[in-house]
Amino acid sequence: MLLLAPAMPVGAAVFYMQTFSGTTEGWSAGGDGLTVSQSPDYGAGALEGTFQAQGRYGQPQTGEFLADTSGAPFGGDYNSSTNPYVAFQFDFYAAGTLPSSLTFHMSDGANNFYMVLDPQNSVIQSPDQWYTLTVPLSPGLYNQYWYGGTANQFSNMLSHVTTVGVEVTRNGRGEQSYYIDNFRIMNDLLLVPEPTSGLFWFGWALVFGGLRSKLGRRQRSPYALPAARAS
Ligand SMILES: [Ca+2]
Repeated sequence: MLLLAPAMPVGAAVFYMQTFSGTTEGWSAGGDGLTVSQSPDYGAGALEGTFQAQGRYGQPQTGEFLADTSGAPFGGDYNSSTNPYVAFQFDFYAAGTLPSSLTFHMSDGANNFYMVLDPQNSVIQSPDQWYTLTVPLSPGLYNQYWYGGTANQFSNMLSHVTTVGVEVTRNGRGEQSYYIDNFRIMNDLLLVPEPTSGLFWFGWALVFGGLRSKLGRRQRSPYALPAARAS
């Protein structure tokens, strides 16, 4: 069903991206039974979540990849003028076994909201290949993709984000691993100062892209577009 693949908002650009090269980027495990670690596989690395094999009488387990909302720009106020975030995107890989379910989770510590990323395996249809998933954050799209409250409550939560996570439910009793890479947050190019020309914009992207990599990830200039998609 094509309607289950959210389109990237018009004018969106990568604001910040984690590539898990040699580090978990502060991510941790939540939920039940999932261990989260950095994997050297897949180029320069990815985030790996693993369920161990179960015995004869297995039970359903839902674990969570939890983003670091203190050290990366994934926590705080998404409604501020300096953080006009419009979507998350990330790449997902199921090694050998498709998950039973895959859900995006956001919270302000009290109110939890969820987006079903892969209803009935309609998006991630095959194991052992990468899929890019988009998580729209516009309250106007809330009723189409999210549950846990109302669009207004969702918008309020976006002003005080404390939890960003990807929940995965195991499929069967065997050991199974799932991978996340290039986890990125998109902002709205239309809301930052407009360049006078495309060439001007390209130049600033190169300048600030270079600066950004030297200054570290806490620099949050609205011009700080990544220079290239890293592996
Ligand atoms: Ca990577």
